[in-house]
Amino acid sequence: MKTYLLIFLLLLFTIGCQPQISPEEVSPLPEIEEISQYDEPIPVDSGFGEIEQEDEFEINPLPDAISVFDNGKEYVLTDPTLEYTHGVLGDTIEAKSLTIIEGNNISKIEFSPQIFEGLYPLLGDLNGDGEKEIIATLSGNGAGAQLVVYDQMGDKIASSDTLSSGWRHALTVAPFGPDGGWELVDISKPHVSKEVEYFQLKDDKLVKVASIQRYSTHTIGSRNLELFGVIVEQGRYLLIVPTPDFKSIAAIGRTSDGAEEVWKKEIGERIYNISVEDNEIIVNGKYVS
Ligand SMILES: [Ca+2]
Ligand SMILES: [Ca+2]
Repeated sequence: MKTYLLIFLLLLFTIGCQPQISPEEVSPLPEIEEISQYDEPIPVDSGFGEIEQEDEFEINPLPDAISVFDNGKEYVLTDPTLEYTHGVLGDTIEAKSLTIIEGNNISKIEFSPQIFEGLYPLLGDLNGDGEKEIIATLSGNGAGAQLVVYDQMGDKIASSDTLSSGWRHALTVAPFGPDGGWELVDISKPHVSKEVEYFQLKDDKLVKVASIQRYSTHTIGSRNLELFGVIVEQGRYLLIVPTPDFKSIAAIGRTSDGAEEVWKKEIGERIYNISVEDNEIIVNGKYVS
């Protein structure tokens, strides 16, 4: 009984100690539905989610998996393994498969002998047929990261070159191309070479069509994959990413045969979050003018 009384008093004290913050003092963050469709993870019909019925479905999710919802389906990384010990995303536990849940139906894409080095898959219509492809970052089997595209049936339809070692942070799919074509953009080795890469789907290959250095969206050991955005300026899709010191943001745009830095802006504090709402850039919860 004494314990209950102690907990009750402690609770009262804790509530009494909560700082009183008026709503005006807090920078408004956008609702998840309002965030640009090119933000991560994309696209999200109904926000971030947890697997609520994992026992019923008997799936085995990655401990830190982030589900992606789209078009009535939930995509979640599954079957944790310790077989690839790169560990740049906070642990050495990575996923051997991706499980797709649609109503009562479950399907699975197996990645063996590679593993998925990330927290969630990207979705995007790379071939323009109206159906989104599933984009995976696969590593292991004696090599670094490779970007692999699957269709909704789980069949592999294309893949990129493979790094001899190191990670790729797959960012998003948007009409970056100089002719408005849809392209996948990543940052190759965000801790080392810091190279923004643009890929187009050509037959069974993800072909690198442009690249530019040096920008970074990730620090080693972090699970924060939210350090980028996409805006449209004068009809041109621009990727917003931090400079390697994480103190400025830069807008990267495609040119007819490459990529260029269109502008750069100092933020004045270390950048830990970038998002876009109504084509406005928000860094660390504050609008960037
Ligand atoms: Ca992991
Ligand atoms: Ca497609």
